[in-house]
Amino acid sequence: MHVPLPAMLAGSGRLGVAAAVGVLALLAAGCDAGTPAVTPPITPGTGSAPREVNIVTRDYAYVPSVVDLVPGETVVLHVINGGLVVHEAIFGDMKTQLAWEAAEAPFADSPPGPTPVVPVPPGFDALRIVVGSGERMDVTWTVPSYAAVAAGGWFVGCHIPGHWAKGMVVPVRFVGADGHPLATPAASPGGTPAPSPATLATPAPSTGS
Ligand SMILES: [Cu+2]
Repeated sequence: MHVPLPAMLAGSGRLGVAAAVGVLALLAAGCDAGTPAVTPPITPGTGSAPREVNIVTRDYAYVPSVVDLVPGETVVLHVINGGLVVHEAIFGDMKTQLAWEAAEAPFADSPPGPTPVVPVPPGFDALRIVVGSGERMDVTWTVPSYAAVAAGGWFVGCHIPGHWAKGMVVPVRFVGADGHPLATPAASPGGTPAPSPATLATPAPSTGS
């Protein structure tokens, strides 16, 4: 079979032929790889070698749209606020998210300045990271092992007043040490049903920027 060499390689001597063979080998390899590349498996972080996780907050969304975590691993969270207003990242189950939503609601019209220190009732376990516009917070955190069995799953949400309503929440996808996603336990009967990720991921209206 005659395969024409690329014009830039033809006639350039031995080097050209060698390069062309290399090109053909790459093309052949590409044809053999019929399956799309898969996301590299996660190597769970440890206390001595925490895994780095980047989360960007925008007005009013998170990037990425799903946060992968391994129960029990230690991570260094880099929360970068690329928006124009203060945002936060609260990690917890839906009950915890709703507790923070209720706790912060009274501060909807607080004057500009530091975000008020807001308590939630005892019994709600969450990690809260507040980040001003253009700032970055680095937090080392060990993901609770029990988080993976929380009914309805965990989420990352922002409860600066009004932001949750604008859809500023993304689901946590718990991943096993083998890199495969773990099943999310169903929401408990009679409890608050967890919104579907599709609902949660509804993008906020464009601000026209
Ligand atoms: Cu926010």
